[in-house]
Amino acid sequence: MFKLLKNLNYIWNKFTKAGDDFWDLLEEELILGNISFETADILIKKLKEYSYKENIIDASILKARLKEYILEILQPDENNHSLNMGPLKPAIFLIVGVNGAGKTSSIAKLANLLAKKGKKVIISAADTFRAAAIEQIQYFGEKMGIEVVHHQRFSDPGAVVFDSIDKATAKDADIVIIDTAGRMQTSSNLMDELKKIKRVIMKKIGREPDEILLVIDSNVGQNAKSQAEIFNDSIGVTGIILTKTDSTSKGGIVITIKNDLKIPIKLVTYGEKIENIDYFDPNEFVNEMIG
Ligand SMILES: Nc1nc2c(ncn2[C@@H]2O[C@H](COP(=O)(O)OP(=O)(O)O)[C@@H](O)[C@H]2O)c(=O)[nH]1
Ligand SMILES: [Mg+2]
Repeated sequence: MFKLLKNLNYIWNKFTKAGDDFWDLLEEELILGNISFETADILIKKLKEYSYKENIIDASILKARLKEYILEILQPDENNHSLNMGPLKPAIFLIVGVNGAGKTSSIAKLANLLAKKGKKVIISAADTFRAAAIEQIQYFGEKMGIEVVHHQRFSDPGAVVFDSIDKATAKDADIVIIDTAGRMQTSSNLMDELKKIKRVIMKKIGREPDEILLVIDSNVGQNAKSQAEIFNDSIGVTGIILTKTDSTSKGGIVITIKNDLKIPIKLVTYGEKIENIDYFDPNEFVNEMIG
């Protein structure tokens, strides 16, 4: 996983002691790794303060500290990294994100992961907008032996969700995973549609969806933060699925999103195969990034 994440290993090879060059390069590399300028600044200030206070310039000790600081940010708050499957059946996972982020393929992967663990999953094909979106998810469903509830193209996504929850209740399913239309995060009418879907869910089950997972392509860089902000402001986001970490991604943005928006990263995908998904492991992430 995180194969090509920006790796800062060479800094620790280059410097054994901290000095101006070390600090400059470290901050630059954090930002190049897609941690936001502000978050990188906070990390560097904290590390410098520690260095001056404790009179420590040994780069390997500072490296260990930096990893601790990042881990502190990435640790789950009250909101756990694992998925919330509450006591009430069915759990409802609403999957949102911009076009091409990897929603539909992540749903297939997640459904497969959960089904393998013995959960009964139903997929709700509520992306009724994109050409072939229903067929795409049906294809996955057939391959995995997972039921996909769908209507015709351009039908009301809220109605698909309504039927999916009915079906899940009738069949005593554990989880309903809802696919939604990709949308530009700036498009307010499409945001309204998501709000409507959320209202349908709340009316139907008498509580918030158990997870509202925002799918973020790890290659989009700093733009991911504004995506997360807009989705979070509109419908509330409980977790991130970070996709395409097998490509040339620099997933540092997840540190920024967790630090600034307090949204935990829950799942990571790392390839196009159905099994290329895993729960996010902060330790693994930090080891890959910092070295
Ligand atoms: N290499 C790689 N490709 C991915 C990954 N996740 C999704 N994709 C690809 O990204 C493209 C868009 O995915 P899709 O699920 O249709 O995105 P959606 O528009 O958000 O539903 C597809 O070609 C996927 O195969 C991943 O983890 N790694
Ligand atoms: Mg899709």
